[in-house]
Amino acid sequence: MKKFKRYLVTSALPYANGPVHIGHLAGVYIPSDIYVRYLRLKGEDVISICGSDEHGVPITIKARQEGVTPQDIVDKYHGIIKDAFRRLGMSFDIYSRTSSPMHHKTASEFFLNLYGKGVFEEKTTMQYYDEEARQFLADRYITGTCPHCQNERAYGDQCEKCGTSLNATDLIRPKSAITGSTPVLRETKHWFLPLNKYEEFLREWILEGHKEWKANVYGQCKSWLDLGLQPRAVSRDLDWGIPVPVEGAEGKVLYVWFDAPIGYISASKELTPDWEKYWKSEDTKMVHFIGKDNIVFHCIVFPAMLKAHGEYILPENVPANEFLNLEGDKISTSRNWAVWLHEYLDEFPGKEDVLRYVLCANAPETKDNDFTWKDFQARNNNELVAVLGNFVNRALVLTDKYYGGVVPEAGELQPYDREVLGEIPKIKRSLEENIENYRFREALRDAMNIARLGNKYLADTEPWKLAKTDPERVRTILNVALQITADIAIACEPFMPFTAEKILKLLNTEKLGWDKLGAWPLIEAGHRLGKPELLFEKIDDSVIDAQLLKLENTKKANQAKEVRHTEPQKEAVAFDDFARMDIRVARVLEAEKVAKTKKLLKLTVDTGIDKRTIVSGIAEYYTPEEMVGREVLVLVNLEPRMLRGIESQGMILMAENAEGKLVVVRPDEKTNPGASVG
Ligand code: B3M
Ligand code: ZN
Repeated sequence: MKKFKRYLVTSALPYANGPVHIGHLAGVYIPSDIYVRYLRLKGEDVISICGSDEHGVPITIKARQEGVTPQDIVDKYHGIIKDAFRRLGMSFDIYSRTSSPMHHKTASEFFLNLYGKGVFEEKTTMQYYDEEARQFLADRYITGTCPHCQNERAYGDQCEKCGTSLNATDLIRPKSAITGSTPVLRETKHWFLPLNKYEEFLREWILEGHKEWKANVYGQCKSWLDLGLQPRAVSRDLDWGIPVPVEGAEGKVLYVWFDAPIGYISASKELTPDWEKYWKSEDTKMVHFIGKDNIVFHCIVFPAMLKAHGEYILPENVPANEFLNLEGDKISTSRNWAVWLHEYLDEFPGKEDVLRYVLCANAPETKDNDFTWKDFQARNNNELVAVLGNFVNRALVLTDKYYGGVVPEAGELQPYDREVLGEIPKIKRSLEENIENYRFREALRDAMNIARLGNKYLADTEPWKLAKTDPERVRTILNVALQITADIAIACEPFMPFTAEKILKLLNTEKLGWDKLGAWPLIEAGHRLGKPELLFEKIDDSVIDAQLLKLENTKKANQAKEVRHTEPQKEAVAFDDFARMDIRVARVLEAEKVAKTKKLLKLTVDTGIDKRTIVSGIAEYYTPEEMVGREVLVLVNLEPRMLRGIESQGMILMAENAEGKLVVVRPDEKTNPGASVG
């Protein structure tokens, strides 16, 4: 095992276009904070780096939507995020931001260093340009029809309906999201990082050198590498970001994923003049905490950049987590399907550690996981209150009752006492091994096992029954229980710093280092304790119901949210042309699926004038049973068409509902078949 002298720990820079939610916390920030707090308790030399990621297209889109500047957006969210992190007890040594002058300078210099070495390839490509707005359009700024599923609201980088990733030039009828005009293709020059040239190095470094990485991380790297790496553009045509610092690059900025990871370096520089010691010494252990969607940037792109630069160390590990869902659904900022940290902190004052505990106990370390409010309540009531809080409280209250809050003499320990105390060093070793291998859920279980051990010890020894008959024994038992309480204060500090501090206050003791865990004695006889107080309180059903109702309301609001239909108006038609269309009310008499098709229903309808057959593409939205008896509108004089061997004599009128599904159009009141529409 390599021996490291210091640690450089980074946490993914939150993107400053929205607040932080529980998914971010469980995936990145809680694990990273546990890790650095543990290292500090051990007395290691560690710096913990984070900050807001403030460039890129989504921020410009958000600014445009809200009618403010991108700077306004990042100022707002940087403030909200930074404050919420502080309130949750995140112990970054610095929380910076990528709009800072130091970062602009550092990222420009980094680019120039690689530029000077001739690392980049310059390429001219064709990109969509909005002539009205006089700017090139980022992929997200172009919408159009998806060539695969015909969704008319696909983006230039992806169709969100069928999930296909697209190039802007794949879109049918592309449209600028800024002006609505049709963009034209224009030449533009960009700088590319030739990742293909780093493939060999990356294969060797990751696939051979870092087999110990988490399976999800290693697996993702391997599939990227097996697919083969392509050059990646590190510049964009955009007016928000760090200008590309070379001549002929007017109107171009560094790609946000080029500058963001350099933010770790910039923030370190802001933190300490000694920053090079952390970034440029082989005996520094660098660890990146990130979510799984950032793996490629931290394991492939950034290391290639660092390697190309040549002066920097590479990450020793990148313990990325999977995703946390909320009540069974994917967390989504745009659908407001999230528990927002700043709202939680407002609504659950004093319960910072409850959230930290639940998110760690349930962290998506190896697979996606679900956060539910019922589980939150259960873990609080059955674990924090019933196990941890209960033990500490009993130890303190009994000491208060029998000895006026003064630590009694231990006297002679019995074998059972020694056995119980002997468990703690074992738990300590397990805890260390788990944290050092990024298994934070297991580590938390270890910490809680000390409280379980304490509860069992009190239940087995029953000091309250011995007060009269064997006061000597009671002294020993309570002394042991108080030592265990102090052990808990140490062991739970990385996970629940507020609770650790409260326990120390109850014990009226200064903070104890990690090496004291399992040592004897931690508190001397004769020491006066603080006043007993409860560490946790039960959470009532009503509190949980209120949160569930809030989510229920979000769901309703989302369903009601209107889909915007903005397809341009069709060409004008003369009234006579319209009058030639014979649209009638009809009633569906029979309906059946057309064999071997997914979409078609064969309907028999009463049009007032006759009974006829119509084949309609609505089988994905209506079952045959749902159609029978319905009133519909039919274009009866549409020329008959053969569909799957069936003659269709007319067309049923449909509209798209808020979720993009087809629904039949029908009269507002009861009408009879044959009534004409127009
Ligand atoms: N801003 C996280 C995200 O929004 C991203 C992390 C950057 S870390 C250098 O996906
Ligand atoms: Zn599609």
